[in-house]
Amino acid sequence: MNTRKNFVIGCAALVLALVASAPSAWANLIIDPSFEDQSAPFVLPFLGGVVSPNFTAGFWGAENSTVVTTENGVTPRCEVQMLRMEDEGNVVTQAFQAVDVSADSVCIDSGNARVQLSAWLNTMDSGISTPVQGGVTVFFYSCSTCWGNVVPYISDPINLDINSSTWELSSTSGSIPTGTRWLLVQLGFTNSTLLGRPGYADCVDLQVDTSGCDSSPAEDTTWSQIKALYR
Ligand SMILES: [Ca+2]
Ligand SMILES: [Ca+2]
Ligand SMILES: [Ca+2]
Repeated sequence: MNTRKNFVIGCAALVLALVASAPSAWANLIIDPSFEDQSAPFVLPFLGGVVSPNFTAGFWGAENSTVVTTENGVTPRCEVQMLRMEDEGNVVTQAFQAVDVSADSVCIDSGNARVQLSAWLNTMDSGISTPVQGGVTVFFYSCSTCWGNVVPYISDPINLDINSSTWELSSTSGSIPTGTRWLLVQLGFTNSTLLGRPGYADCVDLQVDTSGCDSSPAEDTTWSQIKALYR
């Protein structure tokens, strides 16, 4: 009488085993994605150090941005610290992190690699009713000295609500153009929409998906294992 129950448990166990054995494509490639590595308050180094003269991976650089704890009615989305970004006087206040993806060059150059970037954004409620615009962007560069070139990018600009107790998700995904060797991750707020309010960011997640380049024998094995359960 427990045949069906055992079948369900067996399926679940197999699925878990398959997930556990999947290649490590689903790892967050951002260093310090939650802004917890430096004790607040911590002023981020300027973003120029990330991009020039060469792209340098492994740290955040930014304009007018400080790692902080709870303030202005905004509580960090992940853990206890978050990034506060304030109008830097130009068009967009930006934070950068460069990511070296040359290890995936074969898959990228086959046109089958994909990327997904997301971050949670918020702002303070200062009584101003117009929304703050912010968002994540991924720029695709072919070399570590290519800063300044016009390159393809994907982006998800969103309008934030004026409720400081809620976080809004900006998320973008797409194919990685062939020839890409570096990703430049940007968090940005449009200065003309800030009107004196800071933007906040937390929980940044960057995934590179190379499963489209996995060899077919592994997929065949997986499918035959699943079919075996229906005998
Ligand atoms: Ca955090
Ligand atoms: Ca700027
Ligand atoms: Ca909000």
